[in-house]
Amino acid sequence: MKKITTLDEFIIKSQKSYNDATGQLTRLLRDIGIASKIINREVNMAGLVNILGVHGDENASGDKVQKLDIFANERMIDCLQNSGECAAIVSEENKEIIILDKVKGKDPQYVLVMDPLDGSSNIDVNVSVGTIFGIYKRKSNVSQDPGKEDFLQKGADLVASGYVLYGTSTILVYTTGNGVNGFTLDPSLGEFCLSHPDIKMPDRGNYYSVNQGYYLKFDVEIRRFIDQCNDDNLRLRYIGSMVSDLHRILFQGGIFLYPNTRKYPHGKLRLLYECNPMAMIIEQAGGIAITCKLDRVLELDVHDIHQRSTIALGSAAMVDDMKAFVARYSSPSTSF
Ligand code: P6P
Repeated sequence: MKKITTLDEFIIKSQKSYNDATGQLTRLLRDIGIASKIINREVNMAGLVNILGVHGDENASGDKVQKLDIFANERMIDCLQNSGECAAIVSEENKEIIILDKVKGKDPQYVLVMDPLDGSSNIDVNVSVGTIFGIYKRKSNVSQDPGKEDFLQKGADLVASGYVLYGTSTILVYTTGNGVNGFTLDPSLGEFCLSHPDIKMPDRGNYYSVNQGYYLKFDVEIRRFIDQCNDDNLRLRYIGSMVSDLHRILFQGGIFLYPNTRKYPHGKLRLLYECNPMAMIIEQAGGIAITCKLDRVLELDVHDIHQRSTIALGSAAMVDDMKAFVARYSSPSTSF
């Protein structure tokens, strides 16, 4: 029987390769794994427990909040509060920074950005959803309260990022900047077990992922690129959950785009807790992540914790193709 490597074992083993590791990041990643198991249990029972349906409020993005959104948000915050390894959190569900209480004997060096349940509009129709997270080293001194300076950091400064996909199986994929590894939850053990070591994405794929319903609202260069995808007989796969759409592309190759539209002139997706963490994963797996203005996502200046960005990411050769279309068809006056 093949040796089972649990997420905890893998994280601890990986820590040994960092000389100055204090164990804080290890414990923080482990706590995220614990919170994900709790969220997974509720997501899997959503149809049985009175937890479906819209909560009625709106979140920081102005999206209607589903009850499971709140549950996922609260579980993640509770887990990280109890551990004392995280100083503060920015969540899609909260307009302001969540400053966690200090735990006796702990001097938290890290802060977390998260979309606790991405794609939550899919919940009521039993389509997969996910959690996205990113971890920064705090800039503020441990004697100070954490603040915006700890979060207004470029994606390139992320210490770790990852996602949990609550799909046909539950898989946690993360990177600390040295490659990407995937862990599948074994319900019989209650453990995330290493199932996809050292993930490297294909240079090309047969899929493109974009909300084709907005085609007429995209700028001409994006429409021309989508036309080319159609001419190349690529298959459109888009389920309205960034984690699910990108998980397919990570393993089978392809390109995901969320361009600017009239409704979202700067793009819809959030830079801090959707674009940057997923861009780090894609780059670490050998792909490319840029904006529709061709800037590297991870190099974007962050000036607001709920800032939006356009994004095109996935297989390197396909993103290069898209770059050529933008260079060829975009009018100099086009504003993004
Ligand atoms: P649209 C989900 O709400 C989300 O933030 C991403 O997970 C997803 O890719 C996108 O928005 C879907 O947006 O406008 O196509 O429904």
